[in-house]
Amino acid sequence: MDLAELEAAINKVRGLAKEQMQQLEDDLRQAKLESVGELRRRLDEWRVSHLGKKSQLQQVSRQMSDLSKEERPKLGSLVNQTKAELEAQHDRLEERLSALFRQQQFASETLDITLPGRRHPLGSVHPITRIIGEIEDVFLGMGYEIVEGTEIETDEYNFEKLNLPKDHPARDMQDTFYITEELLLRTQTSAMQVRTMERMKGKVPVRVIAPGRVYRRDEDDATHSHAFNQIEGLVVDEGIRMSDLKGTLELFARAIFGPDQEVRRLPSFFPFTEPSAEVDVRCTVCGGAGCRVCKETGWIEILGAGMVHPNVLEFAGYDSKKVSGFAFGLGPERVAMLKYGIEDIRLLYQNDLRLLSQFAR
Ligand code: FA5
Repeated sequence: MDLAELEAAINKVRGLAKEQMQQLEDDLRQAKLESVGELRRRLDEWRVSHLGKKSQLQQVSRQMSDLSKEERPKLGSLVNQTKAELEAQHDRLEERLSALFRQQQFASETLDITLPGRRHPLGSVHPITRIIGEIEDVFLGMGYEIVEGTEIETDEYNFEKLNLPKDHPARDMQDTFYITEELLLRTQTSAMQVRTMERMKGKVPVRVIAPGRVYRRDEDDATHSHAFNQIEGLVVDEGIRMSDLKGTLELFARAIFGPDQEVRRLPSFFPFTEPSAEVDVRCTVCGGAGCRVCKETGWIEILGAGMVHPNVLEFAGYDSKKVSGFAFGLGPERVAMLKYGIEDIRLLYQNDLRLLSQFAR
């Protein structure tokens, strides 16, 4: 082929490529996002057939050797110009396809921020934890410190140093889970009275509360559990009197139950206090008329208390002629029952969400 024929062949290829490119561009303009892949495949075919090794343009340029020295540069420049033109067309379309592809990705990853969020159920503070926190706050406000003991105690601290020697009949008041002859699951937080006083080494004032779990071989019923909480309180100083205990407990009852809740004090007995008392609260379940919860008495006992027995002060290293003290042990589950109107203590341990969710904020 001579130069003119080769030039004509190139122009023909150029024209065809342009035509096909035009078609691709038209299709792209109307393309849906899903057809990006298909267009990309067609563009690749276009590139292979017009710019690839076996393309007509390559075949024509291979015939350049048949031309004269003067003609070769002419054809060379036409081939190069055509190649550059086709490559530019290819790159332009490629660019547009990439943009469309990115758009497609964005569309598939778009977040609809107007959709309502998914609600994750929030837990709530357990009513026992909540009431313990409330009671602690009342006493912290009166300048008490919080101390904690262990659930496994020795017979010595749970009983003996509380004026309850081994054969004392009052031990029957608290049926005990023994681990060994000397070790037991504490039946009362009162064990912390002696431990605290020993730690203070005869110094005053002592003003602590000791919350914690205690265990008894009690038959479970509406107001009794074999595992429950107590909050012990202990104050030791010079000149502490029964009226201090009375005032403290009244303040506590008002803070927790409000001014209208009826509260009464009755004489009681504990070997580690003398005199001793108990505090009862009007049953909120029946309003005092008598029911299963208050065992028809109209009252529910929430705490035992009294003036620390001189023997206990002495066992713990204090001079009972110089200092005196009061102590109390209250049951937060009973307080929670009365305050929140819970009819059975066992409901507090069953973790039924219908009950617990009522304590969500
Ligand atoms: C005592 O445990 C004495 N340690 C309290 C005390 C401390 C008296 C300091 C004097 C000085 P009592 O066994 O009564 O006492 O228990 C005290 C409180 O714990 C009760 O008023 C009640 O609120 C709660 N309680 C007692 N037994 C149970 C039980 N089985 N289930 C739930 N709460 C109980």
